[in-house]
Amino acid sequence: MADEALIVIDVQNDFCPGGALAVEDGDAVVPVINGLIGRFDHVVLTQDWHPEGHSSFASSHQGKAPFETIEMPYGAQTLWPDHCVQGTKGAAFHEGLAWDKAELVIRKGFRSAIDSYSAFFENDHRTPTGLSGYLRERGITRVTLAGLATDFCVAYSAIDARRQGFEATVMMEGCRAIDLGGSLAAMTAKMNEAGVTLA
Ligand code: VGL
Ligand code: ZN
Repeated sequence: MADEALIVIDVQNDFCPGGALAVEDGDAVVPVINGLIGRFDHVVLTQDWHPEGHSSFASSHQGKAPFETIEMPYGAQTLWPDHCVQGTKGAAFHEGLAWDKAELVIRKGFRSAIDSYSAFFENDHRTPTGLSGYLRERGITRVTLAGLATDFCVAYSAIDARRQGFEATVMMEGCRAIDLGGSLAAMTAKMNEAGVTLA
C-alpha cells in the first residue's frame, strides 16, 4: 500500500447540511472516510479555498443567480452561492473528519479569476496544482478518492488522475452528489470512459 494514496475531496462545512452549498446528506461521508483514512499509508486532503468575491460566486456577476452558467475565458462555469471563503468556518473541514494523519492539504480555487474543481488542475485544465508531481515523486501510482461532491470535485479529480497516469478508484459510499441538471449521470459516464473504477 506504500504506492497508494487516499485523496479526500472537500469535506468542508459549507458542503455539509447547514452550509452555504450544502450537499444532501454530505456529512454522511465522514464516518466512511474516517474508516478509509485508517486503512491508507498516505492521505491527502483537498480544501476548496476561495477569496471573497471569487469569480465562481453568482454574487460577483450582476443579474446572475446561483446554479446558472456563464462563459469564462477558459470555458463554461457554473455559478455557486458564496462558499468556502478563506479562513471562514464554512471553509474548515467537518469537525468529525479524522484528518490528523493527512500528509498534504491541497488548497484550490484561490485565484479570483478561475475556479478549480480538480485536485490536479484548475478549470482551464492546464494550470497544475502540483499534486501530480508530489504523488509521482513519492512513488505513488494508485489513488482512491472520496468526498464532496461526486459529480464535481471528486469526478474532475478522478478523471484528471487517470489523465496523469494514476490508477483511480472512487469509493462511491464515501461520496455525495450535488446532481445539477443530470450532472451525476453525466459525470459517472465520463469517469467510466476515463477508466476510473467506481467501487
Ligand atoms: C465544489 C462546487 C464549487 C465541490 C466546489 O467540491 O464539488 N463544487 N466548489
Ligand atoms: Zn468552490
